Amino acid sequence: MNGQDEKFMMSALKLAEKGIGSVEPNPAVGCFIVKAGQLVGKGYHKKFGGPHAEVNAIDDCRNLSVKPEGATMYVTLEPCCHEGKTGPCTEAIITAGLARVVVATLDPSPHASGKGVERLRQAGIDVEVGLCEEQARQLNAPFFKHTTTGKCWVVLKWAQSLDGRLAYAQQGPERRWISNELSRKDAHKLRRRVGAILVGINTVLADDCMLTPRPSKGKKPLRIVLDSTLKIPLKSRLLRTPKASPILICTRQAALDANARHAERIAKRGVELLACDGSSEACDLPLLLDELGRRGVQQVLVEGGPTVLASFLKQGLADEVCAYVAPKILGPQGAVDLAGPMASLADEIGLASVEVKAFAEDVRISGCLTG
Ligand code: AOF
Ligand code: ZN
Repeated sequence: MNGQDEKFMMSALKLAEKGIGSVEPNPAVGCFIVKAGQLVGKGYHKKFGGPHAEVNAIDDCRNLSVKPEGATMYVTLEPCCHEGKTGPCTEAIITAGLARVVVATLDPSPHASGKGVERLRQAGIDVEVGLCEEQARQLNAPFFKHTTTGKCWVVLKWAQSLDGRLAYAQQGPERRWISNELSRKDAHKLRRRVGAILVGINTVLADDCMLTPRPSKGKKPLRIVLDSTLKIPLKSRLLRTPKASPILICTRQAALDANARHAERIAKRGVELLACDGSSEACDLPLLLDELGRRGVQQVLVEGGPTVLASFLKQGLADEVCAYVAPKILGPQGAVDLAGPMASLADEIGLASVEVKAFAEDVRISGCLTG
């Protein structure tokens, strides 16, 4: 491998990022095809259920009327060799006559994990694995976590003012947004990335939130409310829109017993109730996360409020943080912050792989928890 190889693989990784928000729970994958040092085709996995990166890159060569025969392919994930929603990429690569395939990382899925590479080698293709592996695994960290451990990836998201307030004191429909429109649009992209969106009951009572991605672009993440005493009103927008996207109310057995009629009415609307009892008064989060992982939820987005966000942080259950900071100081107009519920934190929590992005005058700070 040489510097050229690395340059092309890094470009393929950059291209793969374009699929984030549309491909989940599939991984985001990018692919470059290079012949005699020249880029002759590129492609990425654009949408869940759609053609894979390799097939799009091979098609791109045809558009440029260059034959990919004898060329080198740089692909950020091991090519699949199974018949899924699309045909096996290995066969498309063999038919196209590529001479060399450079793979950033193996696909940990049981249907893959080395089988794709083996198939290509069998067909006489020179295959190298492991170039920019770290970056490739980081790009699809939620996919790798869920595939290898069965556990779902937890993203915490919030918007705050410069003085650290997460909400306005004022309640009801007049309640204002802390972050700007561009930030909120970006947050909806985050909602489209995940298989579930979770909030605490206080957020439902304060905001009457819908928890749907808008526009949905066909995504219907599971909407989860942590409601240990089963307080959610039947007239909440969530319970009035059970068809918009499935709903799971996470509660405790004692609450189900004490509010049997309310629980029955909720269930009649097609909403699922799940008892997640732990040792405390609250719902047991590790239990819930295990259950979500088993159900195939690869990523869950936790949107608040502060007590819920703090619970995930204090219990060491968060994998990623995405915070939008708006340039305003709310003072007494601000209602809640993370400081109170985080008061019992022993050590500071640092972020790794930090990214900072501006949305007009708002700033998004995101990163992964070092654990
Ligand atoms: C690739 N290239 O671009 C992607 C791959 O149902 P399917 O046919 O879309 O297959 C999905 C699986 O294929 C997914 O779970 C992962 O193992 C692999 N993803 N493979 O060769 C790609 N996105
Ligand atoms: Zn494939």
